[in-house]
Amino acid sequence: MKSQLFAALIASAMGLTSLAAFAAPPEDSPSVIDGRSFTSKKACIDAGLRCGARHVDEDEAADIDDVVARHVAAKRASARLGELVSVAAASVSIPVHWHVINNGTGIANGNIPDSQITSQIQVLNNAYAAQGFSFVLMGTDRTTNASWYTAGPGTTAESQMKNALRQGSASDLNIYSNNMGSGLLGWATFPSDYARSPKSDGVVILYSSLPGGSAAPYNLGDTATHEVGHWVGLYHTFQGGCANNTSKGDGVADTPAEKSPAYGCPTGRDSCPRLTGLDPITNFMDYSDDACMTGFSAGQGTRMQAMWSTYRAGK
Ligand SMILES: [Ca+2]
Ligand SMILES: [Ca+2]
Ligand SMILES: [Zn+2]
Repeated sequence: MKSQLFAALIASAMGLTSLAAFAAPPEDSPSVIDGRSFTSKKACIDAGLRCGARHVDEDEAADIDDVVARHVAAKRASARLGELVSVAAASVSIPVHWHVINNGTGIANGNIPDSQITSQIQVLNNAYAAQGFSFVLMGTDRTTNASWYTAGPGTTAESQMKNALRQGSASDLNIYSNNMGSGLLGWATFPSDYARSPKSDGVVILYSSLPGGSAAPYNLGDTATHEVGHWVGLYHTFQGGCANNTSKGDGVADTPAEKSPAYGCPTGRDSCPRLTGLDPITNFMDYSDDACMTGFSAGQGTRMQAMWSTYRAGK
């Protein structure tokens, strides 16, 4: 099991260079998301819509991969059989602490019902089951605070909110739901961020992105799936664009490179026609509509487990 994992990590650093047929991407179309109108999908992209997770540049990504590879190699060299299995195919149960930030009573003020949170946890469990992760809701707190309600990434309000509410350690998932604005659906911190800023660790999502919320076509709960993907160490599938080297992209060999985010559900899109494979538009780490997103790749599962073992397990 362990040598397979190591081989996968090596393979993920090597990249893909084959040719593939060209297919033009589908045309853009107008859309209205959470009350904001955009003339095209490109306008959404230009507005920074969907995910506010910070960009990890190539150098930092390489440093992180080195740390993870050393961790995995050290375990490989010294571990007993049971530990080898635990790295390659861990079954991880993640405690979830949910923080509802609202601007008063009622769903329209972000005061989402417990039933929506329960549905969201089920969406996460369905999405991550094949990767060996499950989620258990430990508790929900509710805070009425106009400033935190509209807190965006990198703001003082975000710091205040997280410093006041965050619970647990590196292996606890804190989810904050609010109404962040700026066309964002959410953002997340990465596992490697925890050590220098433990209170910031967690995921913030737009309250109306939960299952049954009003942010169609992003209201089936896959904003949380996507942001938790960052929280367990995944990058966007379009990281690095058409870079002809997986180590400069998302660090995962079995997600074909794509030039830019996919919006809607552009079946057959091939934005990097010289690189093998159609764009991974159904991957949770793209920007497609929730209904279009169906899964993670095996390579992403391997990466999540390696990241978890390195940065979160027992910490
Ligand atoms: Ca890839
Ligand atoms: Ca391609
Ligand atoms: Zn993202």
